[in-house]
Order: sequence, then C-alpha cells, then structure tokens
Amino acid sequence: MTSTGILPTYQRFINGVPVPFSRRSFRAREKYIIFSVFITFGFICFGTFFFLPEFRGNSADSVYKMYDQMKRAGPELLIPPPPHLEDSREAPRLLRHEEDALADPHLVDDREKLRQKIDEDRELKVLERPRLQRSSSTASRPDDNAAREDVGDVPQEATIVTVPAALSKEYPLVGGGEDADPVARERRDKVKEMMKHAWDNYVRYAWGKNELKPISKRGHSASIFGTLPLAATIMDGLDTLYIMGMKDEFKQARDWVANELDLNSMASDVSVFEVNIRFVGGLLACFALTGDVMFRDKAQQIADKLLPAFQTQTGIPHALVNLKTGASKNFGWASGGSSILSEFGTLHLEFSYLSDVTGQPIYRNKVDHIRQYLQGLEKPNGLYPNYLNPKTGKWGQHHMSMGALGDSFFEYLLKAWLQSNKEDNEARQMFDDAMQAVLQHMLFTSKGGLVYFAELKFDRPEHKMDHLGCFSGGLLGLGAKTLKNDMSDKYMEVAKKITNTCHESYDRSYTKLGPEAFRFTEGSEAKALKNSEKYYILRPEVIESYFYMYRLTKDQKYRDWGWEAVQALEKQCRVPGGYTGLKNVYSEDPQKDDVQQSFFLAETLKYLYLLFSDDSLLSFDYWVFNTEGHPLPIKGVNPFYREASV
Ligand code: DMJ
Repeated sequence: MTSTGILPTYQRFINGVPVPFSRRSFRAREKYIIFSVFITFGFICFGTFFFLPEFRGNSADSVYKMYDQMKRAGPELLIPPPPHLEDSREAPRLLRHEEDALADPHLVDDREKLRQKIDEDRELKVLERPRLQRSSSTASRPDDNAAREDVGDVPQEATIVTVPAALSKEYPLVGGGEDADPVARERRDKVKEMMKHAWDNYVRYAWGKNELKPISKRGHSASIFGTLPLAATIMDGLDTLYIMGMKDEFKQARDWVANELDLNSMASDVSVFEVNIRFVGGLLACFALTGDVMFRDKAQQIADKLLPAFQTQTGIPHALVNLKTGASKNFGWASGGSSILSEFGTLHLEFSYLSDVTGQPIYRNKVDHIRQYLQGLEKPNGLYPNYLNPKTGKWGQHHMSMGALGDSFFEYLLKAWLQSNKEDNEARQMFDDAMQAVLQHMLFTSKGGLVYFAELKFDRPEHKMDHLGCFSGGLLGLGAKTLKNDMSDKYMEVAKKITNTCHESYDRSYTKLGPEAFRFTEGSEAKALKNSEKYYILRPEVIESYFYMYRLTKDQKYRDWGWEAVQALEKQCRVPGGYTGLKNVYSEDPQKDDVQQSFFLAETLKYLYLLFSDDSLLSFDYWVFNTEGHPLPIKGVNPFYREASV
C-alpha cells in the first residue's frame, strides 16, 4: 500500500506487474469514508446551533436580540463605516420627495412648522462677548493689549442671550498669537496641518467613537471610557480646533455634542478621573472660550453622573462609576481597594469652576472636602502615598511617585491657587510643602549628571522615571515664576534639569521619541530597560514642559526640541489614516500600536501649537490649563470666567 493522498490508495497488480494508477472513480470503501466525513461535518455545524445560548429558548426574538446587540456593538466591528466627512457638515436638508410632498397646498403649514423647527434647532444660546477689564494687578502686563484686542469692544456685563446660528461666528475670538519670528510661524502652521490630519481622519473613520485606529481605520475604545462610544476625541479636540481657528470643524463637533451626546445611554463603568479631565474639563473650556451655554450644561450633566462616586465612608471618591446606576467601586489591583491620589486629587479645577458657572456649590463642596481630608492626614516624611482607602481613610501601600498614580495631584495644588487668582493660599502652601518633601526624598542625580525624580516603594527608591512624570519640569517652572519665595530658585533650577533629562530620554532613542519609562542604572541612563517600558503612545508631557519652559524662560532651545519632536512624530507616527503610537522607540522599524489617543489632540498638538505662538494666545495671566490641556479661566481677572450671577 502506498499513501500519496488523503485517502489510502492501493497498488493493483496484474500477474505480478504493477498496473499504472489510472482509475476515475472511488471504490465503495472510499465512498463510504467520504460520505461519513460529510455527514459528521454537517452534523457538527448544524447541531451546534442547538447548543448556543441564544437559540436554546424557542423564541425567534432571540435572533433579533442578537442582531440588536451586534448593532449596538457597532457595525464597524465588521466593516469600517463609510466616509462622511463632507456631507456631515451640511445643514439638514429636505429630500426631493419630501419637498414635493410639502408642495401640496394642504401641507404648507406643516412645511412652515418644519422649517421653523430646523431654524430653532440651529439657534445657539451664548453669553455675550466679554471684555477684559484691566485690574490694578494686571495693568502693566505686556500682553494686556493683545488680549484686549482679541475680545473686542463689548458690554461688560455677561448676560444670556439667544442668537441665531448665523451669528455663531460672533463667538469671542481666542486665537491669533502669531509669533514675530517667521520660522515659528511656519512651524506653527505645520502643527495646525497635523491637527487637521488627525481630526479629519477621526471624522472620516471613527466619528462618534472614542478614539481612532489610524491603521485599521475604525473606532477604538479604551476601558477607561467603559464600553460605549462617548466621542472622547471630540471632547478632547474641541478646544484645540477652536484655538487653531478651525471653525467648520469646531462647528461640526459642537453640533455633535449638542445633538448626539446621549447621557442616558451611558450604562457603563467609566473612570471618574478620565471623564472629569477630558469631558468635563474639555466642555468647560469650550464654555469659557465661547460662552455657548450648551457646553456648560453638558459639563454639568456629566459631572452629575460622577457624583455618586463620592458616596463613600470618607467622601474620597471611588475610581469607577456606572453612569446609569451610579454604582461605584475601585480597581481591584489598587492596594486593597484604595482610591488613587492622582485621580481623586485631580478634580479640583473642574469642580470649583463648575460651581461658579452654575451657581451650584455641590461640586466645590465635594473637592473641598477631599482637600480637608488630606490636610487632616499624617504624611510619611511629608510625602503623599499613591493610595488612600476610601473606607478606612488610611493610606495604602507607601508608594510615592511624580509619575503614574501621583502626578496631577501635585499639579492641581499649584493650579488651584492660580485659578483662584492666588487667593487659595491653602493650596499653594500644600504645593510648597509637598514639593519640599519630594525634592528632599525623591530627587536624584545620575552618575552622568542627569537629574530625575525616582519612585519610592516603602522608603526605597526605584531609579525609574515615567514619561508621565516629565510634566513636572513645566510645573516647577510655573511654580517658580508665579511666586517669589525661598523655594522658587530651586524650583527653576530643577525645572530646567528635569526638562533636560526628559529631552535626553527622547534623544537617546532611535526614533527620537521617548519611552513610557526610563531608568538610571550603572550602565544605562534615561533609557528604558524592560520591553514593557519601551513604547510611546503619543503622550504630551515632555512637549508640555518644553511649552511651559519656553514661555517662562524664552530659551530658544525649548522650541528647537519641540521641533525635533514634530519631525519625529511625522516620520515615525504619521500614517495615511492619522497618527499612531509605537511599540518600541529603540527599534529602527518600530511596530505601530494603531491607536490615535484623544490626548494627542487635546495636549500634544495644542502644546506644540502654543510653543510656536506668542504669549498672547492663552496667556498664563488669564488662563490655567487642566491636566488634559484644557484652558480654564482665572477667576477675577479673566472675564471669560463667566461666573453665574446668583
Ligand atoms: C493625560 O490624559 C493627562 O495628561 C493625564 O494627567 C495623564 N496623562 C495623559 C496623557 O499622557
């Protein structure tokens, strides 16, 4: 017997001579085997249906249920949605047959009503354009004139008026900022073109979804947004579009928020912190910039959905909340059910501002309570651990970090003081005290002379710095420039050195983009060692520090470093469908992660644009940026604050 195929074949002999194998049909035994295989296969395929849970019940409804679930999951799971970039910008139009039907004299009334309805829908409620008043404290600021020019000559009192959409061009202009240097202007134009590329592709392939997969050309959602498409990229991108003067794109995004953002469909666990900094922060920034009360109202509706997370024994909020049921909980991995410092400590700017623009104290009360709770706790060596148990009110593991899990808590102490026009002295004091401890226990200098913040794990330093921690250069610079005290010189010195180290982490990679975390060991400095730390996901923190440090020092090198980053982003991360992160910044041909993060539009591109603008655009004298790069006005000096009259 020889076996040359799937089925056994038999060599036949006639008189001992092998007969060439030339028959055309199967013999009976082979037919039997083939038949059995087909029967078995058919039985398995068909029979499986009876074991599927959806088919166990006898109702035909279950088929529809399944179809419905697939629809909700999003058809682009199977097929990418068709492009609708152009036509979605059009105003609603009647179809031809609708026009014809309405031509019937009996339907003239209906037609009128329909037109009226369309017109009403297109009306916007905006606050009138505010005028910057020169207070004695700001009278001599060099950029005062530029800021006054931006907002024009308008009534001082901000009152609510209703104006037709046609006048929406009358949103107060917060734009301009063209630098005197032609090179900076050219570079800024390039950044705007990058924003257009990122945005247009999001619109084309992932409109309404949280983020874009620029290579697969479809929507993407990280677990922080729960399972539903909440359009994180729209929320995060809106104010960048506005600042860059991309009016059509802004209008389209604004209309999506007004008409499509469906809070009642949000039956999903989301991160309180992420929803606050991206959604509430993004919408409040747009309210401040435009006066369009729709933004304020949406921000309030979303913040209201976060409030149940604060119902814990201590009032320290949980990390996750279900937007429909209000059930809240913490991440299982966080030190015995603890809440995380950088999360519950990064609500203050948005919640305080929301109280002021709505006249509802509840939001500020919540964050003031967190502040008071922290004030009452003993801090080990003056340091704040990353974990706090909301049930027992005790610190969890004593891990401290200026990067992940700690970072923006420190940022919001300084910025709460700035947002209050330097009246919230408690916040400034807490910032200075915390920084003193951090500088004393967590600041190190490598053998090669690089300064960095290490992490502490039960008093033992781990000589590793996160990309996330690189925001601290800009933060310390801001701390140094906004108050002259006995810490300010040290702050500025460290700010420069940290920003330099973070630049080194970029410069020491093949791609000229920095890793997620870098270490300082005997043989290697400012480089990632573990494979799991070598990725770059379009994060902003290093560029954020370049922006702050350029504004604060006017040292040209920060602009040059920013331009290096632009070139690296273009070379390594730009693809025809948008911008992607990289899996290994040290690789000559890095694999791409196929995600365009929403913070790339909110922060990375915004900070680059501002880096190449002059100081009049979102001046530090009038604006403070939340941790997601959304500008919020400073109380008392910036008439865009738009406080509710109570
Ligand atoms: C952003 O969402 C915010 O900056 C946040 O504070 C932490 N990091 C991401 C971007 O890296």
